[in-house]
Amino acid sequence: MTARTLTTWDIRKQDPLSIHDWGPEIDSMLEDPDDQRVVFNVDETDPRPFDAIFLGGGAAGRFGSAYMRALGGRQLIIDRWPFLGGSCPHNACVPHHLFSEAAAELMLARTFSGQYWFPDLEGKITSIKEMVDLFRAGRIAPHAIMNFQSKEQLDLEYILNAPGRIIDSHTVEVAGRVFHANNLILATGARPRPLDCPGADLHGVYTYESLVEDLDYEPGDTVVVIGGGKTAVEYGCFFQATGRRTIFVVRSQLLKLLEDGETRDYVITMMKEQGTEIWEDSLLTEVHNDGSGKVKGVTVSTPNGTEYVETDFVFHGLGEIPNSEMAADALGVKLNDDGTIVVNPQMQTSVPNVYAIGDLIGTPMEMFKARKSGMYASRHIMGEDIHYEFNEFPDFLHTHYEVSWFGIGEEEARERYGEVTIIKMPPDSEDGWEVALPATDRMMLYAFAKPRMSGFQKLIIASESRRVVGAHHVGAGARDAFQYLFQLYRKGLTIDQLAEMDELFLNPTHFIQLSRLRAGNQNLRDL
Ligand code: FAD
Ligand code: NAP
Ligand code: KPC
Repeated sequence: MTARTLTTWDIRKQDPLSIHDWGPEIDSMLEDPDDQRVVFNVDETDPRPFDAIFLGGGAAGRFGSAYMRALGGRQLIIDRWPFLGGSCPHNACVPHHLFSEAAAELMLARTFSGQYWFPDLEGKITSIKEMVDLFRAGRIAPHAIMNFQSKEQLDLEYILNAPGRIIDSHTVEVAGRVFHANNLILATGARPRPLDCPGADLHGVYTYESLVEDLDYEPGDTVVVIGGGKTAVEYGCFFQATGRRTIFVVRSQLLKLLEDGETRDYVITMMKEQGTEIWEDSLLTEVHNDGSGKVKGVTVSTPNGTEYVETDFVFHGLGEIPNSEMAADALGVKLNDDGTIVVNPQMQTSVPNVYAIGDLIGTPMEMFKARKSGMYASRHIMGEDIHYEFNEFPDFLHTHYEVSWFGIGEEEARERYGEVTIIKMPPDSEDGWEVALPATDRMMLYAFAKPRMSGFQKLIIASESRRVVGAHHVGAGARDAFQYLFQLYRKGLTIDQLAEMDELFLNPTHFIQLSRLRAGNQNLRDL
């Protein structure tokens, strides 16, 4: 292996780079092995010490940095990639949203294939590789924006395209130079848990990371997906929507995170009606080699015996492993059993002056927590008395639909509160899901032509206090409302307050207009 020859590209010594200028530079550093520049953006004329070094410039490190800067502090980000923003735009959330949008569009197009203005998709498979290539070509755009925004608009200091090495709790080495700070903030994220079975390293076995880096062929007509969490389901539904036979192999149950039984039932039933096969209590035991290093099939152990599936494409989403090893070795920070770093509500680790944020500190591994934990670490370092706990939050995932929720499910609400009032669509009726409700944004064609596909929604109210204790929505376009509705719920939102709100009909959550139909009753009744 040839040694890496590093050159320093001091971007403070040239004219500011526009978003447009950044694109090809990042592309070259990512794609050309001979381009070994270290992006150097440090104000060496500033005599102030750094208040913190952020090791990792993903969502957590970047937002923590922006907040520290806003509070008048001085920060330095070190990231091994040539761009800021981390895994979200590079291989995680952003491709997931592209693929999930494709899944929703394809479900619509397949449902109405050959009708209205839709082309005939009968028997047609659409390309997975084309979507992956589209993403790869486009991901440079958010990367360029992040580098531009961070320097020109947020005044952040950063060193990119070189890994940092922790020396002690105040010191990091990068590209042969040593930087000191009053505090060290660990923000190195997480990586996919590998598949552990014979054949797991064959060409044709992918994670969300390797899919966008390495896919170099068009997968055949059968896909096997391992896992039952958000990653597996989001990618699996996209693969299925392209027209391929898609089998989920799940060691326990699919989508256990959906706690409201009826919502989960609707979500899974709709996945099945699209054609996904769900093999629960099942384990992939071997991936088979076609003799040239490529996948030709898998063996799955199921409750009904062993099955062989012919396929050239296996995708797994088995959760995340935190990148905590260096911090544990170099600093001895205390870890949880799963390798995540233990922090208190001030984001402090067990080592003085060392903080940890983002995916590194465990679930939920979501953008809101990455960004907020970064922000809270900075606030604490800058002298604020803060406390951040993330035990309750709004949540979402994609199947072919968008699923949003907060609070508890009906089962738990009945246990906790005794009497509960349920407001839901479709209503309990003889027709069940065949009723053309909820009729909401981007569900109208289904409502008129395939009513059972028009979504599902449920509001759960503790009858005595009249407070909302859970909200669940399957459809499209409601996620936005949920992030704001959640704040009202935390403040004790009641059905009567919901009834006072002003809906922008046709509102995707529907909850306001439905609450108004019942709020007038002293004794609440289901709807
Ligand atoms: P990262 O963004 O991973 O940043 C870590 C950074 O550390 C990286 O830039 C890396 O280069 C750097 N680094 C690591 N080691 C070193 C080192 N030694 N030296 C220098 N730099 C180093 N969340 C949502 O809210 N919405 C979604 O839709 C969503 N979709 C997702 C889809 C998928 C498939 C996955 C896997 C996750 C998704 N998430 C989503 C979760 C979200 O991506 C993460 O929670 C978030 O990106 C974590 O940010 P972070 O800053 O903690 O880590
Ligand atoms: P996850 O939620 O941890 O789910 C992992 C799945 O893999 C579970 O079904 C688990 O089964 C199974 N599994 C784990 N190890 C296995 C093994 N050795 N063999 C077989 N099955 C195994 O992981 P994820 O879906 O990858 O998500 C990771 C994190 O990223 C989560 O915090 C998630 O919230 C976040 N994320 C967010 C989004 C989003 O849209 N917001 C998207 C993707 C990921 P059991 O249930 O039996 O344990
Ligand atoms: C463009 C976009 O918002 C997706 S990538 C976000 C990375 S960061 O702003 O650092 O959280």
